[in-house]
Amino acid sequence: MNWTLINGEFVERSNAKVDIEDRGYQFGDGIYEVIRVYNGKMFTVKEHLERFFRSAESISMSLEFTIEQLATQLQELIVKSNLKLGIIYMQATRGVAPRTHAFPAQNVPSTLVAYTKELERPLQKLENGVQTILVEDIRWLRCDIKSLNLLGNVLAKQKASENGCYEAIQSRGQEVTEGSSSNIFIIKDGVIYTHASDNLILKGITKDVILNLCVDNGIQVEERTFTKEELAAADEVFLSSTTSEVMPVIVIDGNAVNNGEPGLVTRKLQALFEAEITRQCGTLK
Ligand code: DCS
Repeated sequence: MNWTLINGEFVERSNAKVDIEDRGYQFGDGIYEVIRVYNGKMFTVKEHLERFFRSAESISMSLEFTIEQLATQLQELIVKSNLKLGIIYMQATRGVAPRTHAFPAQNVPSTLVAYTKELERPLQKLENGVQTILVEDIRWLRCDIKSLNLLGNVLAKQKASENGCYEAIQSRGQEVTEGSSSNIFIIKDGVIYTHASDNLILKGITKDVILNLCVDNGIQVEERTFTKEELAAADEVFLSSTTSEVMPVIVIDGNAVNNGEPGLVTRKLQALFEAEITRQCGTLK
């Protein structure tokens, strides 16, 4: 059975319906998370749920449940769906109300939807690396909120896709921000650089795991803005996300990075990241 969690109830996928006046549908007025599941266990679940609640708070949206209640329901969803390797997608919107931009006058309950999807690890790409293009970052100034409003990200990813690329690396003028659905890192002379987690990027959970791994393993890392020029001159480049893990970037705008091969520091981080997955979720098969 294909189960969906809607507002605390488990329903079969074909019976999972939301109202056409849901504010998520009409305004993108809501937030979301994608959580990785390895061996039937959620990876960095606490961090994802905390970010989910933080995103809700940032848009003054109240949720009718606690982190603990939600975690329990998501675990139940994994068991019901018999999910071993995949993701949970979940979103909450400001509920159903007659369409008007301002928040509903009456307090309406939020709409929570969560479901699972089987998803392999991108092993081939993790081994060989991926191609990317550069695009202008046209998004709003609260990219720290994991909002359902993803038009800027959608248009960027579409450009990448049309150019046969895996990801679009965005920049505001000269300053590189992040990918359309990932964080971006460069390595120069053994030091890793990545954009600080301010309002211009999403504070990636994978990014934070990587930062901690660097600190714990004596790898120099600095959270600071870098330019398109520095990106082009980098020794190694990689991107990170829940589904992409530590993904080597081997081409940017048609130009090879590190002669088109994943670099040694990236490889080291991939190994450390896998060890962290194993520590939290058990041995990877
Ligand atoms: N930046 C953006 C804009 C993202 O959408 C994501 C994740 C990230 C960074 C990386 O964050 P995590 O490390 O927490 O995943 N995007 C999710 C998505 O939409 N699909 O998969 C992950």
